[in-house]
Amino acid sequence: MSIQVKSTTAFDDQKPGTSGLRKKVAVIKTPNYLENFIQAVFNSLKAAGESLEGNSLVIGGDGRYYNKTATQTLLKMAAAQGISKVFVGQNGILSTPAASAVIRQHQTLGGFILSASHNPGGIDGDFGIKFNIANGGPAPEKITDAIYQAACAIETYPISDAADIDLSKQGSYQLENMQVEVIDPVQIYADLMESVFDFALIREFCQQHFNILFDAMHAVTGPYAEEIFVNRLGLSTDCLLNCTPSEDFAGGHPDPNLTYAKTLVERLYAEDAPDFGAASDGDGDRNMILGKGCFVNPSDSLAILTANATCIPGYKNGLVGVARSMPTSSAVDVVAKALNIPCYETPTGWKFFGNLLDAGKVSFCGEESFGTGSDHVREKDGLWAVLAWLNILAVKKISVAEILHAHWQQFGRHFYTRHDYEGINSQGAADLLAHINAQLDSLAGQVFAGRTVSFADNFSYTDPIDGSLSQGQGLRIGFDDGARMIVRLSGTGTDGATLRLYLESYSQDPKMLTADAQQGLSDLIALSEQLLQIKAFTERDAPSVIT
Ligand code: G16
Repeated sequence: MSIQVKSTTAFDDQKPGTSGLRKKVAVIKTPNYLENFIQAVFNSLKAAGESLEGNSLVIGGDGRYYNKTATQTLLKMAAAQGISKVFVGQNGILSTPAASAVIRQHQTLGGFILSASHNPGGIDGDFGIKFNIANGGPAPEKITDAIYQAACAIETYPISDAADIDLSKQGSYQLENMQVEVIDPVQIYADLMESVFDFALIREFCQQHFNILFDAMHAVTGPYAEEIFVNRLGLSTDCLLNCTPSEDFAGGHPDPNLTYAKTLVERLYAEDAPDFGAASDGDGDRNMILGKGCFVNPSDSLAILTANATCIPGYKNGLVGVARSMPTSSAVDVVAKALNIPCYETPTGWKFFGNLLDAGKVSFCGEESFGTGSDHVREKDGLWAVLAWLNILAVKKISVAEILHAHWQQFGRHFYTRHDYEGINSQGAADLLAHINAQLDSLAGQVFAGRTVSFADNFSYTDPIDGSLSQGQGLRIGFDDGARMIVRLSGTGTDGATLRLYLESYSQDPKMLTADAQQGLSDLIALSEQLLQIKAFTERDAPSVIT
């Protein structure tokens, strides 16, 4: 039976960030907080003319603390709305790209993904929830704005008072009038990967000459990696690190970067390093690629995958176009130009790629924040990126360092770095942005250390498919030699504010091709401090993470 519950909490902070709602677990556990957000999604769907009755949904999460409780709440609220069928991953688990694949395969109304992505988990960590639409991708801004408006207006919500469903076994169950299909979280996804990549070739390459190491960071991709690398590619379990998922990621920070994937990085820089290393994040949509003693920055990764896409069976006819988020380096632009395909620049957030992918304008997309993906789903996809690299290396029979250097030799090198100032005072961050904003109009034409500012603005984007306008997407200062300096606030942090500074410069100087990125950007780093005064405003001597 459905009962009506009065929603009593203040909900004015339920504005979804870059990727849905992310909060400390303690906030999510506030009475009615999660329910209010879920109901806001349902109400905004109904307001948009969708019928919930008789429709189906997908539910899955990254297995972090509170995943199980939130899944049961979602099921009971979906039943109370008259949803006829829900596909839910066994034990409430689905990686984000797998959830996208399931939404697409079963053509559901959409799905709820329970994850705070790369943010730490556990009782004192973060939890998150987002709604993905029928194309399998994150809800676009007009929908997240509507969810927020709905969240502010809710007074009551209906919920079933039925008992919890046992999600530990696959099968079909009944909750009120709703069918709950508990599905294998891994098989659909592994089958999809096998349809895109040449598994036989990768198997032969890795078994014969190429040692790989994949770090699941105690997060959701562990079982997916076991199925793909061990069961389907026949590799030894020695190639897997931290593949047992844990509710708090074994106390770690499941963010695949040089700081948080420390064990993997140390292994790849050791004397007896494997040939290839990769990691994925909490919910399996991010990736980091490493070679023996080398790191591939995510912007270069997108460019290299684009340049070599036809090595992969799923893209053997070439790409229709590519897209990157604004702060991502222009490395892929140069490749797209050479391939004579369009390259789109969108704001940060995978949701901005959705329309381009649906309209068949782009095949590959990527972001500097360790996100790479293609039109096979509507989310970025960590294991897809790892397999794409392995497929290309298996065709070319070369090492990561060799392909990287050959790429830079052919296309020039985009030195790139991101400096993160995490957990800073929110007011200090707002003051800093106001300080930079105030200078923007006067910067164009000024010369700094031999570089002339060619533009300075706050990035705005008009979606080429539906014409929607997104403003205030990051402060940019561009120079006449192609160098760029970008500042924006993270939309995924939960502690104070996180400021990101992105720096990029282009070089075709053969002597610089193998230089360290921080060294290659040292003049721009110095100029950024002079122009932006980040250290003064944040009261920090140095960034907390340098990528
Ligand atoms: C999310 C989005 C990404 C976006 C990233 C930006 O990543 O899905 O598309 O690039 O946020 O993060 P920030 O706003 O902190 O720079 P994820 O992996 O957290 O879902």
